[in-house]
Amino acid sequence: MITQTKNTTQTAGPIQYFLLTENGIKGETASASFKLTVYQEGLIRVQVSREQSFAPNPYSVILNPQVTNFEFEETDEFLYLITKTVSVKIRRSNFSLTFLDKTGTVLSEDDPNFGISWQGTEVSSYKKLQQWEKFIGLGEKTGGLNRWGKAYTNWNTDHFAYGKNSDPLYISIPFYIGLHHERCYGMFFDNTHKTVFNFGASNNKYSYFSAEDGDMDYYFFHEKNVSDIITSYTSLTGKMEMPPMWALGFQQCRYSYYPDRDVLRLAETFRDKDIPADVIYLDIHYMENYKVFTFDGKNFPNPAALIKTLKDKGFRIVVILDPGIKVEAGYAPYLEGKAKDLYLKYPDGSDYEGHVWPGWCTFPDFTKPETRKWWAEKMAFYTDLGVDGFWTDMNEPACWGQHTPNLVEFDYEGQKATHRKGRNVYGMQMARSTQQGAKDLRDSLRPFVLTRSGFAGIQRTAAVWTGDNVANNDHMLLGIRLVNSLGLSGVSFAGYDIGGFEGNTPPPLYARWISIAAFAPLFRAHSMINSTGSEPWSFGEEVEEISRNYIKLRYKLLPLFYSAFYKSHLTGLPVSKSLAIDFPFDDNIYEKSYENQFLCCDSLLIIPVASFKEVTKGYLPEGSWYYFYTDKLYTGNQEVYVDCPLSYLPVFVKGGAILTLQDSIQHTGHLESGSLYIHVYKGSGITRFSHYEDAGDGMDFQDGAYFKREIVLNSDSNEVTVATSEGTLDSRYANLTLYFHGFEQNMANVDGKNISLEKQDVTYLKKISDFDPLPSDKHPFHTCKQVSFIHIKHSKEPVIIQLV
Ligand code: MIG
Repeated sequence: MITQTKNTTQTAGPIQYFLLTENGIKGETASASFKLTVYQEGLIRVQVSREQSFAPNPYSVILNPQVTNFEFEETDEFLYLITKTVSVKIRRSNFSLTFLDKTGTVLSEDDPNFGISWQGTEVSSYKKLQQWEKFIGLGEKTGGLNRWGKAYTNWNTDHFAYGKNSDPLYISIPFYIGLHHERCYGMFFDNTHKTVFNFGASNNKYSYFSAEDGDMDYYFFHEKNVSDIITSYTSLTGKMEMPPMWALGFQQCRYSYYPDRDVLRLAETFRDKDIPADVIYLDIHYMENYKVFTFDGKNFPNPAALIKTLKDKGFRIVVILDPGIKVEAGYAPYLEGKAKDLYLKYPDGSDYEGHVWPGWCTFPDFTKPETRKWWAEKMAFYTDLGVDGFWTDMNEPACWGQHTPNLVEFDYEGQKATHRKGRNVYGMQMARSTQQGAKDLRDSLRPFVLTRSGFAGIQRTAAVWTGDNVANNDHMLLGIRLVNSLGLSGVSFAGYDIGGFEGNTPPPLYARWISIAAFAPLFRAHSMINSTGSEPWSFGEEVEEISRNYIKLRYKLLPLFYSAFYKSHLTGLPVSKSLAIDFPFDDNIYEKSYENQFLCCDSLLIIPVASFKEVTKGYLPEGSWYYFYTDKLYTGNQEVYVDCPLSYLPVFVKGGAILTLQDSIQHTGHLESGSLYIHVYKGSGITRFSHYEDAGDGMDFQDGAYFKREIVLNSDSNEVTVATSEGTLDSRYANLTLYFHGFEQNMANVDGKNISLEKQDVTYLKKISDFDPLPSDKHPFHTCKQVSFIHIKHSKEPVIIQLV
């Protein structure tokens, strides 16, 4: 094999020989080895390397090739690998690939001349831009929903107060979805070096992806729709574990709350003010001189007692963990790691040191199994005190100067790699080790780890927040796109700092931000040292009322969220869904004015708006849509103008939706009345919802300890079926009430008996009377008037309710 290192372009060249393997085909070209592996009918891996062997990638992929039938054909010009859903056409004269669907339509096509090429060690795959092609995903990336015309770099970076278009940020997920001609495909480039994705930036021919070094190693996905591609991608890279219920509640953070009495007062204020919350974070000031595995003796003399008191009030404590370990003679964790040889190193074997909060620090090499084990065990320091969750910050890894030398070496599961290859997976491995510790040390309670940095597959180990955002409207809307893009890229459990981390938050901005975030998977407020706090009462009475309203709404919606998280855990589909998932070929959804809209839990359409707007234009995609607060019905495929005073975030419910709500509670450990409210919205045809409950923590659900039932709405025959429940648990709700939105009938036939429906006004938010800026005739208090409802017996048995 000829390895050319001069600064000119080298292509793979003509195929010299090939042979069929159990799962595909492999061979050599003039300058490289290649291998195509069929993983599933719609999932093909492509590897091309100039090295003697292909480098194993130990981090992202957890799936082995599945036994799949495929056919092979050859002509003088091409080799063909054909599965039931996709054919790969391989050009012999110069190795290049075309992926076609069953109708023979091109999904993705390499440039015939440059297909896979090298410039020095940098390897690229050049794909022809398809007509009207759109690109979505790529994880935590700024910019628009459609990434066409833009290029991005994957290189995990601590970017304090990043800009609206800054790149790269903290997390790298080299996976995107391409859309054209009513078809979609996915592309995952499994290379941990610095990579670049160009979606037609600065050229009119190609989209391409490149890595500084290493193999061309990508997975091509083709399925009928975007959802199935995400499900397939998360079969390959893993799915989110079921989080504990408490992590879905409201989380309050600040850099930092101390001393201990301030933390207590914070908890008490939530309860006194009747604002639900579940989590309080301890940021870096809990530590002694920022040293991990310590508590500051002066500010936190008795952390165990503090945590116990908080727990009695229904609060969980999450502590921050920074990777940097202070180099200090008397500091036991440092000495232990040193003795066990667990730190990142220079090639001469000396420890790499960088300057972070504690001073000069070493960095545990989380790409080394022994280090992960050690760290996971050290976490007993926290779990013994009753800490429930862990927040892995600074794990890009960050250090002052932000330029870790490439000379630094990583173990990389024994392969040995320089910083060029190790950096992008460091954060993910820190999160992995932290999750392991939380699992091992907490008697099979569910771990909660929140991470800033990560790589493809991070969804298996941690929730993600979008780092140091800024207190302004653009950033608020950007955060939504970041979370939606993470959702397109396998990361379901994500959120942003409500209020903005950097800068002082104007009160209206906080109100809007928290209203939107009530529909985000991770619901967490945070702000920086020396800026306004981000507690719901820090912005005056009006904002406090709005915040309480939306936080309470979130707690009412928890049954819906919990079911959505369970679905996400099974399917990999996000809880906060970009409209590109369900409506990928509706061009309107990519418009600047609409690209921030998203579906929460599949059926709530959220139209995010800047804080200063009082009326907004929104886009309702195909279907029928009910304005959430009044039940006013709209048909889809149209733009609508909606009032959006600060107290009302525009939200629509999809016709055919089945929503589950409970009464508002103070925290997730607390269930007051035990009623489940099922709201069904007339649409068309048959729609289904899978209601899911379990203990809210622990692993027993894996052995059947859950309560799950299918609810089916037939909007044509006006019938709701609540199916027999599955699982060994009883429902936590003693009573069941069904609400019918958009139905005209007054009677229901239940088990052969005709019963009159009752009627009731349904109000999701409390009126903010004194502050409502609009005159009451223009903007009457939002209530769904006289919605018919029926109480039904709550048992495991099926019920059919036929409206007559
Ligand atoms: O150098 O721990 O993104 O959320 O509050 C800053 C202090 C370190 C950065 C995190 C932020 C956190 C802060 N941290």
